[in-house]
Amino acid sequence: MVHKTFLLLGKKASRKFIDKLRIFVKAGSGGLGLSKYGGVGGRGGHVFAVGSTDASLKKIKNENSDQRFVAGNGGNSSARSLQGSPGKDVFIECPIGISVKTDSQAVLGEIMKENDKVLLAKGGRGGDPSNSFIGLKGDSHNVSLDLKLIADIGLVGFPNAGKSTLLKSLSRSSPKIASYPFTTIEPRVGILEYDDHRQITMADLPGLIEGAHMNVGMGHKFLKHIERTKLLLLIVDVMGFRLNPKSPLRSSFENVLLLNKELELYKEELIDKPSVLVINKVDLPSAQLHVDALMNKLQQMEDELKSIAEEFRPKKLLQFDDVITVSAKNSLNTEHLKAKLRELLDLHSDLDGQDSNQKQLSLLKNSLTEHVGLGAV
Ligand SMILES: Nc1nc2c(ncn2[C@@H]2O[C@H](COP(=O)(O)OP(=O)(O)OP(=O)(O)O)[C@@H](O)[C@H]2O)c(=O)[nH]1
Ligand SMILES: [Mg+2]
Repeated sequence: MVHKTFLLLGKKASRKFIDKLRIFVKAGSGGLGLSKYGGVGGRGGHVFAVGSTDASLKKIKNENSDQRFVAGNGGNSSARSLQGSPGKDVFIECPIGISVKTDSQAVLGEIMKENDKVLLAKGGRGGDPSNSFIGLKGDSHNVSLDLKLIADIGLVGFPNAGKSTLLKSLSRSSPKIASYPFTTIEPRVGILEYDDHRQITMADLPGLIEGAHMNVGMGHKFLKHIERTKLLLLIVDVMGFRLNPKSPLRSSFENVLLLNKELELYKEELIDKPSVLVINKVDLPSAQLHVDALMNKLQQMEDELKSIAEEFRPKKLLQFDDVITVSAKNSLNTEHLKAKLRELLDLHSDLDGQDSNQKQLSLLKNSLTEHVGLGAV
């Protein structure tokens, strides 16, 4: 235990993941005009955020110790050059997935792909007849760069459920895996590659625990990264989960409900996302008994909910598109899961244009009710 704490602290100090950064931006002032000849001053330089796949908030922070970004002033108009030259613009390279907010929480814009641009501070207008030839000041204010990962699939599960092991098995990513909770302390995106070169991205997130929506454990700092995923992959350890020897054992069924509840309490819309339930570690002895018990409970959800304690009961239930058993460690049934994930992402993107009734119908037609017990593994 001591060893683990040490590890976590050591890791934190050496490479802390940053997903929010507040910076000061100042645009340039407009140059002076020349009233005698009607000359116009150059506009002040603007400050932009621009999307780059090489950028990170940590890099921005490390390379700009004072976190101030100041654009150039516009040139004055002169008899030789009546039109003053524009001030130099500043471009801040930002990671994809940034949304830019002012201190009053107004959203200035979002960066969703490479080269997307958001104007952070507008340069002042050059001196001209409208301002008595005196250039105007540029904008200056603080803005926050708030990173939310963009991935097709988000892995959601309690610590130790096997999220990182699953990502490793499905992709070429090599996340850290260990038998203690909170091994993953920063989000990371892995790529699932298919034979026809199709790529699907999957975000591995730190484990959720009860109260995550209130910032317990790693809390909602990481829940926000699920918001932009198209599909949620909930993963549970078939044997259930116990945070520490003093905590109660939560069965895999309770895990499913608690994860559902944490998502709902954080943001209700998350429950409407397409989702898949993965029951992991079916290689363990007596796993089949537990799988059967869980499947039974899921199939009789209405009755189960009536008898379960209030603390486990979500208001709205996730509608799983599929329930799949795997052993992430032994790569058992993981190829089937990989194919299914692609199929579901495609199905849902086709359905996006339809209204919710049509969507429900089409999903029903695609009937994903096959019972995938160990027999199918
Ligand atoms: N028997 C068995 N063990 C597994 C399986 N998948 C993962 N494990 C083990 O479970 C432990 C936790 O695995 P991780 O992949 O680190 O779990 P995680 O969900 O990423 O955990 P956090 O990052 O702490 O949230 C490790 O000891 C894994 O080797 C599995 O399919 N079968
Ligand atoms: Mg992990």
